[in-house]
Amino acid sequence: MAAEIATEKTFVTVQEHILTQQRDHPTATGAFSWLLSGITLAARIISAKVRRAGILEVLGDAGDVNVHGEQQQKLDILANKTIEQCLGYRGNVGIIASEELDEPKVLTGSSGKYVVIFDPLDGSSNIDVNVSVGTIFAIFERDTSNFNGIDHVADVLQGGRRQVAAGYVVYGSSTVLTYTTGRGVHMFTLDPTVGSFVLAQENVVMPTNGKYFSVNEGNWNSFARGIQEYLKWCKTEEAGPYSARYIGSLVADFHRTLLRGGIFLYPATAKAPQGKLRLMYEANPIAFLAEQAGGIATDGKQEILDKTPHSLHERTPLFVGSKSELARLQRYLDEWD
Ligand code: FBP
Repeated sequence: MAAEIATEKTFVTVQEHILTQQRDHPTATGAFSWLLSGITLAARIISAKVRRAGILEVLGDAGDVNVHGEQQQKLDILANKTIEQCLGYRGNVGIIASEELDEPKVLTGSSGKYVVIFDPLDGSSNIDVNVSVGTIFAIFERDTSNFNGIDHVADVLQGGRRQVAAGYVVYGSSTVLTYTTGRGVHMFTLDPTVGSFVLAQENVVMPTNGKYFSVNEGNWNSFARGIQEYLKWCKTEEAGPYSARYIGSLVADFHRTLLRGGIFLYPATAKAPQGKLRLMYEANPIAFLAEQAGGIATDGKQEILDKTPHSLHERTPLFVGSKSELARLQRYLDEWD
């Protein structure tokens, strides 16, 4: 007897998921899902390049320096261009801002209701050594009613709580897209056999107490005393001890924290007295996702999402993870600093 052929579709693509999410969204027009399809298209293109990086002329630095004084990697520039192009075709993206662009860029005049801020390729130091890297994005709406063609800084420098969506893509053993529109955190894996991001996990919840700490201990000597005392505790029998995990790509270290819990720390250091990570396109989107998954993100003094941004490329200390872990860290910071 012939084998039973499965007829019903057993997978949900990210486009379908967004359309379903948007369907019962009071003001949904499909514009948002059209925008997000630009990001997923860019992610597929970048993923294909990253996967073949060793055999394509895309490794190494491009010879230019970005606004942070960092050597731009060829893949940084390629990823930035790819996202810019894919969003440019959408027509509803008014302004983009990127780690690789000194200033925000107006794509469409008053018609573009969205602002997209992104880190095109996070984890640059890992690109050439085949360790997971990623793309991080935050989406805001802009008030086009007072569009005057010049002052788009106000459209870009919006506080983290005004994000209408945020997400990241990890280019790792598989390519995974994770996003939120403020209604839970959902994960999709790129299925190369169908060329689509397929739903892998819906409504992801960060474990409340994971026994992982993730920090670059090479900066130990310039950590604040409270951080040092907290990390010492993590290594005690009383704590477990916790396991140390540090990939050196924020997107990959956060992906693990989202799934396994624990805490990721990038404190202020002597090299980076304001912290190393950027508020607008690293900390804010990560904080929105963490909060939507039941976790929390702070700078040691306040929640990241409550910070008022002052410049596009401003830096911030970042502590993100399980609520109980952040509360424990805060007790050490309050006691020692
Ligand atoms: P970019 O690569 O996008 O500049 O991001 C900064 C970053 O690579 C993060 O992904 C990562 O968490 C951190 O810097 C690693 O810094 P360090 O090498 O100092 O530990």
